[in-house]
Amino acid sequence: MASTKILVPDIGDFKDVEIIEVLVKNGQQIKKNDSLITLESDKSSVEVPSTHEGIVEKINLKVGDKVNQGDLILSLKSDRKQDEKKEVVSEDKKVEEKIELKKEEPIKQKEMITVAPSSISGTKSASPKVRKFARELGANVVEIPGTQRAGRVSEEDVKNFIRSQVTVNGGKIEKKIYKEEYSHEQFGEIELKDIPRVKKLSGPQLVRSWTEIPHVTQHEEIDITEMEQFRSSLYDYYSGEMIKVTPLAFISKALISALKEFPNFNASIDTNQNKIIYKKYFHLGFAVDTPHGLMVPKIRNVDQMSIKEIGEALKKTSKLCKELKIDKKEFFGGSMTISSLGGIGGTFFTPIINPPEVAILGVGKSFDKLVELKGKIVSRKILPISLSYDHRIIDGAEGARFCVYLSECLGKDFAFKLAV
Ligand code: CAO
Repeated sequence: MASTKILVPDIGDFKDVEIIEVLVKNGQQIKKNDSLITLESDKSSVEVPSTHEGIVEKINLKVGDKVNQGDLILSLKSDRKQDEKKEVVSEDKKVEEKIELKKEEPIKQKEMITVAPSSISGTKSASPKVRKFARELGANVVEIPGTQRAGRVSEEDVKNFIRSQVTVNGGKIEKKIYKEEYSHEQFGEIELKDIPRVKKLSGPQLVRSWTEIPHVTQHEEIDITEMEQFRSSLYDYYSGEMIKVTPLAFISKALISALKEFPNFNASIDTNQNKIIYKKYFHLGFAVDTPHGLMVPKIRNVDQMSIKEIGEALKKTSKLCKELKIDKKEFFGGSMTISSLGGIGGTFFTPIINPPEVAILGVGKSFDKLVELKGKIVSRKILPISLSYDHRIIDGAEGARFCVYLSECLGKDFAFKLAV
């Protein structure tokens, strides 16, 4: 057993911050990430979690004390070897560390954050009311993914987290425990790995969407023969070089046109006020496949971009995601999302709405199809799309009209419709 000192971490520009709560006692056994103290400035409050596990030997501070970075909070009796053993890193952990690196920055400078990070140097930002609420429900605020600015946890985040952890059975709340009748080891060799951080963060959001939003998915085959001929003939007027733009840029342009025609798709539900929020801007979200997991950043003001500019913005945004350099704010506030699997393959699927948006457009890989046209059998290029929408806001007829409109925008008259 060794004595480990736990110090106040980097708390940004904050100086002489007051301790408003001491959350542990001498002799208490604590785990890594258990909250130790709560600090409150006039701007915000943060809980400081433990960086180690062990038994509290001596608490060095009390409520009302003012602290700065590096001040001693407490000393712990901890088993160092045990701690070191736990530090054996898996591939996942390495990805996490990349994200953690960014968390080393002070709170005030934390505008550039990767996907919904949950803590900064292990601290967690939430108001005292939210922290109290989380504690009353038996949740550790450090473990809750915060969706607010700089990863701050809101009351809604606490509720979503609790919902993902428990189930209500005949009025009784029970922790969700899924027990398989037979363990997998009984059938052969297996390997146990951590769930990647990005997937851990997006999981509760997906569950929320799938369980709370009544999804309807409409599939459509769009004839994009003329659009594809045009796309493959694009070249730079000055250099004479071919311009490489993927179908997604054209689809984005068509979607913007459809959003202008059908404002219900560029909306969100404000459940607190029981109102519909209509967005007057056109920011599109894009599902991006990265080695760290799925990310859904948005590109702003797509309505003001040319096809070529959309293509460039797509490349730039997916690169930022892959390098974990995307600004966290870009994951929020979108009009509608496109999930394109066109570069990979497959036709129709059920895209899950990215709340608080109310619709998502799934795009499959285009294929050749023999169809009858003016009495002749001809080969046409078909784009499979799948539109999922929130049936509380959009009814079936409007969903169908939206698909028909998209078909027209990408069909033989695409040049007039999209004014490319
Ligand atoms: N039909 C046929 N070909 C298509 C196509 C379609 N619908 N969409 C793209 N392609 C082609 C492109 O033209 C490109 O061809 P070339 O290599 O000949 O230039 C190739 O497929 C690769 O395109 P891409 O996928 O790199 O580019 P994109 O603009 O279509 O998509 C991005 C960009 C970031 C959306 C994509 O890279 C990606 O991450 N897709 C996965 C999204 C995802 O995981 N969705 C599921 C979410 S739910 O779990």
